[in-house]
Amino acid sequence: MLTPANYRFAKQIGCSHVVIHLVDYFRKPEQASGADNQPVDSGPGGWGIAGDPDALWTAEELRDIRRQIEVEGLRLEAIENFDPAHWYDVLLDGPRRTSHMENLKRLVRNVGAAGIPIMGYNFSIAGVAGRVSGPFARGGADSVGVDGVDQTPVPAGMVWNMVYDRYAKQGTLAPISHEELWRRLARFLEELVPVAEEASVILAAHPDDPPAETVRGTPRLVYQPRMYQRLLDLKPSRSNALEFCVGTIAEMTDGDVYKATEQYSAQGKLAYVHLRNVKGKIPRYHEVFIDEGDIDVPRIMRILKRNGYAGVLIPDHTPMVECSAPWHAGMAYAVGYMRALLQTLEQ
Ligand SMILES: [Mn+2]
Repeated sequence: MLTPANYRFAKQIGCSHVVIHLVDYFRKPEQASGADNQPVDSGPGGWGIAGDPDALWTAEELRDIRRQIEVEGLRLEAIENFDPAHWYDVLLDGPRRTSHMENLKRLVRNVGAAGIPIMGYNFSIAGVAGRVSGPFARGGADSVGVDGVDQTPVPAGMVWNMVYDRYAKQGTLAPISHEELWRRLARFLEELVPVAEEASVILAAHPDDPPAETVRGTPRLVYQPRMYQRLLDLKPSRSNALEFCVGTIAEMTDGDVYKATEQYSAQGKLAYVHLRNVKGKIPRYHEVFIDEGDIDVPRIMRILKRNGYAGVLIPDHTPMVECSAPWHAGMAYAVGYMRALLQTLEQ
C-alpha cells in the first residue's frame, strides 16, 4: 500500500503525517500478498508467514520510503511493528535471543538514521489472535471483533500469530507465567532503550489486543490500563513510551479510558495515538465507526489537548464501507471526523 497514489489519498483527506507497516501480515504459501483489510485469521497458520529472517530493513530503504512520503507533502512519523522473523526468540527467550536482540538494535539504528522518530512494537506471544469479522458496524459494515477469547495452544513455529518456522516439529508452546513475560520485556527494554536513545528513536508499546489475561494459553502484558505504568516504570526514558490504543484500552475490563488517557498523556508518555471506537469489552466486543461506539471521542480529544499532546492521531482501523474502495472510504470517514473535531478544538 506504500504507493504515491495512497500517499496522495492520505494528503487529500487531510493527513499531515503517516504511520506505516512494513510487516506483510497476509503472506500465505498459496496466495499473493497485498490485501488491505485487517487480518483476522487464527488457527494453525495464523495470519501468515513471517518475513525473511535475513532481510533487515536497511537505512537506505527506510530513507527512500520517507522521501517518497515527503514528496507528497506528508511526514513519516512511525513504523508500526517489528517483523516476527527478526525477533521471535526475544519474545520466546529462545536460542537465537542474542542475535535477535542484535537485529532489533540494528533496526532501531536504521530507523533513526533514516530520520523516522518512532518505532512501534507489540511485545506479545500470541499477538492479535482470535479476532472474528462480520457485519458489526453501523448499517452492517464489515468490521472485526472478539466473541470469546481463543485459548487453543500456540503451535511450535508460531509467535505473534505468524509462522516463523514452517517446518517446526509438532507440538505447542510451553506455558509460561505472567512474571516470566515481564522478565523478558524488562530485558528487552534494558538492552534496546539505550540504543533507541542514542538513535533518537522513541520505542512505543501497543497494549495487548485483545486485552485478555491470557490468549491462546499465553500470558499478556498490558491487558488493564494500570499495567502500562509498570512498563514505563521498568525503564524510565524519553525513548520508552506508548503507542496508546484508545480502542484497546476501552476494551479492557478495569478502569476507564478517560482516566487512562489523562494518566498517560499528563506524563507526556504518548508517542502516538490509535483513535478508534468500539462497543463492548473483552471477552465480547465489536470495532465500530469512530462516532458510534462506547467511547466519547471528543472527550478523549479534549483530554489530549488539555495535557498538551502534540503527537500524531491515527484511525488505527475502521469498518469497511460498502463501495468500490471499502478501506479508503472507512479511513476517509474516520480522518474527516477527526479533522472536524480538531478544528472545533482549535476555535
Ligand atoms: Mn491499536
